Amino acid sequence: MPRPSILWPVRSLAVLGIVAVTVAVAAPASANPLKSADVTVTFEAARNILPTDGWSSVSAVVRNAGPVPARGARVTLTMPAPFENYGLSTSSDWDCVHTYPAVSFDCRYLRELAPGAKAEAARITPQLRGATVGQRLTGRATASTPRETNTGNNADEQVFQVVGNGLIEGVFWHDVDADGVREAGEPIVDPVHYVARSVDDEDRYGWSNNFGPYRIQVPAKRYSVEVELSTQRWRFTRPNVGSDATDSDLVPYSETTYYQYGRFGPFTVDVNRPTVIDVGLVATS
Ligand SMILES: [Ca+2]
Ligand SMILES: [Ca+2]
Ligand SMILES: [Ca+2]
Repeated sequence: MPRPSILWPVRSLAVLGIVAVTVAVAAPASANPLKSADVTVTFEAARNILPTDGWSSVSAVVRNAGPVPARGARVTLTMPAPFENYGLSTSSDWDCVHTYPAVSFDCRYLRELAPGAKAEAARITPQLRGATVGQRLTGRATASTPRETNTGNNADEQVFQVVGNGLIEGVFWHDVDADGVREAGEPIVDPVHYVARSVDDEDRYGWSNNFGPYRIQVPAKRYSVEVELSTQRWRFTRPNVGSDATDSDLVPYSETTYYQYGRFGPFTVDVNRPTVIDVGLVATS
């Protein structure tokens, strides 16, 4: 009986010793990539090609690519002069400070970011003041979280190009004889739903109703023009017949029960020369 009472403490110490060695050798849980949060960041911009007085909504979105929740995530965003900004919108999930008119924000996430989840820190709308054509301006975003092993994906940037303005213009005309050619006596009609959609970013210009010839000023970049026709009244005439000066430039590409859709482009707007897009319509009633 006395023996076990003497041996027990010795064996217990031995067990404790092994445990202690094991803990000392193993890396801390937070340094193990398999057990760490891994935040990444995306700089999001509605537009990235701007005229000299242009503006864009921008934001920074953090995502957790790791297998465990990220705590204390921090997100920053900066835009260089001559961008200026005065306001910031965010949610109660974030604690943000921002500077103005120089553009920056620094936000801390007040909740845990679950594995696979993402969150937008804040949204601002910086505007250019006194920019010059040809400038390239880089906005930067970062994300971080304490005790993270993979920091190689914690930054993102967005280049903004400053460009001049150009023109898109033309007419919608009634192709009375439906031959695809605009001839004397074929009248201009009111354009219908029209959108010039940028190929380079989310910029778009257009209208639902307009009168006579049209002319729109747009930043010089690539666009695709789309027109929606109510087939109760009009259909597109045959496109690209004969000379470009007298033809119809929109090619039909889709149709539903009540609408027909036509497209021109993509094309690049030139600051020195208007892009002319004419649309011939054949009456259906
Ligand atoms: Ca990371
Ligand atoms: Ca004609
Ligand atoms: Ca033409």
